[in-house]
Amino acid sequence: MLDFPSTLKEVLDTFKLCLSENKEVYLEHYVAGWRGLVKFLNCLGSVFGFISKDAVNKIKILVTHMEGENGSQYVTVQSMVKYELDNELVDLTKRGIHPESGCRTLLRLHRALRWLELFLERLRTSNEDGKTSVMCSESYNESLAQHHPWMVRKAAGMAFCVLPGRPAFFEVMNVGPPEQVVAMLGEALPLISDVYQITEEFYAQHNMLDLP
Ligand code: 1PZ
Repeated sequence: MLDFPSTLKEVLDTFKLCLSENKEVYLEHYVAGWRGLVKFLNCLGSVFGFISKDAVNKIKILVTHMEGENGSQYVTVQSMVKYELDNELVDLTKRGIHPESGCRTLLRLHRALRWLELFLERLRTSNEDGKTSVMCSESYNESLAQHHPWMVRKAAGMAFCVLPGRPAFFEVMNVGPPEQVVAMLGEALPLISDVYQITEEFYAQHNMLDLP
């Protein structure tokens, strides 16, 4: 696992390992990537606690499936989806007896990955006086917010306001001078985008983009 001192580069590199040769998404690395992101989020302060708690909770649910007696079915996103669908382990239209299915749990993180992609792209192309809080809330409104009720959107909006400015944010990323951060993001983003697109298409094929 990632230990301190870790840099955001190491975290984003984990997403590189997610794709298998035939474009399946390995859950082990996906989860490891999210663990790293949560650690990073925790460095930004306790205001983000309610966000990281939810992410940790979702990671735990997935790990429980991966380490459970049917763990061999939870190797990739694709194998997980097939297994849970074939065995009717997913609530498809309304919440019911499977509130912790791997499919609905991963979908939440998957939607958050889109937020991450949009946010990091804004960060990459921003200039010195760019406002992280604005980049963050714009990315949020274009992605995750559409799936969140008013209360969560409100709380998220308040947390964004106390995000550190661009220079301090770059420091916490612990990657090096700004040019290096920008270069690193340029390398990492296409991979995150691939993982997102492949998962998105697979979920779409199985009509699972709106799991309750
Ligand atoms: C750098 C600043 C970080 C901003 C993070 C932006 C995302 C804001 C998300 C606010 C989520 C608030 C708490 C939980 C909400 C849950 O209701 C939803 C739906 O799950 P359900 O209720 O259906 O079980 N959870 C999510 O949408 C998953 C959110 C995970 C967010 C992880 C962000 C990690 C950020 C890493 C930063 C580098």
